[in-house]
Amino acid sequence: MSAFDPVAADKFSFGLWTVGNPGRDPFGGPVRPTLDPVQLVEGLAACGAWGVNLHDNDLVPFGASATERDNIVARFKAAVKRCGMCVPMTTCNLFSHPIFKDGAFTSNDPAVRAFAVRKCMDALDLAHDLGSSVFVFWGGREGTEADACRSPIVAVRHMREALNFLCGYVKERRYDIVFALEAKPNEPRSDTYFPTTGHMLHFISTLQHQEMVGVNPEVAHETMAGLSMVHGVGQAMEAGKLFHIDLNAQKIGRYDQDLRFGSEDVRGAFLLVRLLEGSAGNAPYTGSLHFDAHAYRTEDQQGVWDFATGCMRTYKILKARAFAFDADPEVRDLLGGQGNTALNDALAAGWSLERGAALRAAVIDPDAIGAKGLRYERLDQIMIEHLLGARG
Ligand code: GCO
Ligand code: MN
Ligand code: MN
Repeated sequence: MSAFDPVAADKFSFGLWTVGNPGRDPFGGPVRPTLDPVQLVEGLAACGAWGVNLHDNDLVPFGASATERDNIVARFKAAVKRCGMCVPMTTCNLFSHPIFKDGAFTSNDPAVRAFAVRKCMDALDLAHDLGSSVFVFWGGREGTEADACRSPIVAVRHMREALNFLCGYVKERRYDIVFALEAKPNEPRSDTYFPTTGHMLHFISTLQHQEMVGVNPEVAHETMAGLSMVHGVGQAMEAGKLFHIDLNAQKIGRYDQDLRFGSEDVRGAFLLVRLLEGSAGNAPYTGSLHFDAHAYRTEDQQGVWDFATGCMRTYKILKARAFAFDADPEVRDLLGGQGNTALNDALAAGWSLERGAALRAAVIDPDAIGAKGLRYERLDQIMIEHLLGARG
């Protein structure tokens, strides 16, 4: 067994829709057979994954009867147990059915909004049944092409109403479930409401039960918006709101590619893993590490398992590289010495008359500070050399 082989403690998870993706795209149909959820669980277990996540309709077809649902869920639960896996996250498909063509929670039509909320109530029952502790909301259709159709102010209000309603449902049922909101700037809609993790973080602060709502940032989505995933995740962690994460890879300026984790922007992936693992000294993220990605359309089923294995191996390799980087004496030396500790402590302690006076009285030489090089060229080059395996 190699040090980079996945183990349960890594908490790696995949969605049924990720390894089950048959390679369909807007220009062509499936290139791989669609596997049954039980076969997908068995395949994931063989790869060493810990968890399997799903949308309600990845498992139970839309419109299934209660008996069909119960049989499907019982068979699936048995497979998850037999394979020693778990279902850490469940979510609700609010984007495939034509009723959601103009949004679910933000639709102008109250019947659509009610249907969406009701579908989520059922999906929350399923989540509880499967033992999931996180429920993701990805508003795939919550946006528009024709902005005159709806006030963006009303869209935000309707989104809030739906989430408040569903928080109430979870509390009433006493489910041990928290919500994670996933932002995406566009696709399939021209513009999605709440396009970034930052928008979501503010929106959460306006909710009735904000303590049970966090975010689910995705590498591809932040990158599509031209933003830094590491900065978004860092802000979410600082706010105690990183409840889930969607790991994948993405080229900037493209459609949502959902590539194998670390296969693009290795540097961004390294910095993300470093942050999540806390190798630089921050408190690590302890939730599940979910890969929301899929194999190239060129692949058959073996290629899909190669893809899944690749996501997990790359994460673990980057984790080892991150710890090596942060333990490197030259890095420690370059990052050490954070300046005047008295001033640091005064700023951290906050405003008081005395501290205001102390700041005014402190001797600070702007020209000397401005003239001093920070040696970030050296620091960054060491990071690149660690990444390329030339150091440590
Ligand atoms: C996408 C999204 C989805 C969601 C999934 C879970 O761009 O299609 O990333 O894959 O993550 O629906 O909510
Ligand atoms: Mn996505
Ligand atoms: Mn996602």
